Amino acid sequence: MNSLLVATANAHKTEEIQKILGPEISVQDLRTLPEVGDIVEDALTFEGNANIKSVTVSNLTPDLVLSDDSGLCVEALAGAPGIRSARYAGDDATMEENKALLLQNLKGESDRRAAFVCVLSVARKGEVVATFRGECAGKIIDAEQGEGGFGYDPLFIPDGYTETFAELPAEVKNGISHRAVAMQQFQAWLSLQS
Ligand code: ITT
Repeated sequence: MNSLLVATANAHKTEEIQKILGPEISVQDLRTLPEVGDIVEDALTFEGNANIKSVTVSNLTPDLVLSDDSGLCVEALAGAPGIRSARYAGDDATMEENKALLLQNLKGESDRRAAFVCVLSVARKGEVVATFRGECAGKIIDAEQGEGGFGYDPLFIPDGYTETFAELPAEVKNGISHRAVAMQQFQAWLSLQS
């Protein structure tokens, strides 16, 4: 396989998946399929939403389709923002508003444990053929640090490190992240396909 369609409108995910896969596979995303439009992600789990995205897009192309549903699960908030990570402060909220709400909800909280979760779903012609889950544990800090990455990265320090995902080099994030862990499973699966 020399190209892969990822059912995402989030260019940051596309960029990370491309870096993880390396230059032999060219990663395309929904910018190449504008007719897809908005996909309603109304499942109650990462798996459910990942499957909605991969199945919807795989009905429109004969190619294998990969999707990524991901988010940040915070212990002291009973797993929130979780599947609502992109819309934590409201359906039209910006990431600045989402991060501000997260910090406000954790004010005075000493338990800062959290984990990023990524579920990848693979579909072909409207059927899910595989799913993979990756997690990356860490903690939420009190104020943003760093300019790299995206989403909640400036607030998250992975276990075993002293810098946030937004401060660490992209190669480090892409070696240990929830997305990297799930992508390693996807690559192992892909290598077994004929
Ligand atoms: P698509 O559905 O089009 O793929 P999306 O950004 O809406 O794009 P999700 O519904 O999976 O994707 O929401 C994921 C949100 O979780 C994302 O917007 C970020 O806020 C957060 N997130 C996921 N992975 C992250 C990462 O590696 N670093 C920081 N935040 C992340």
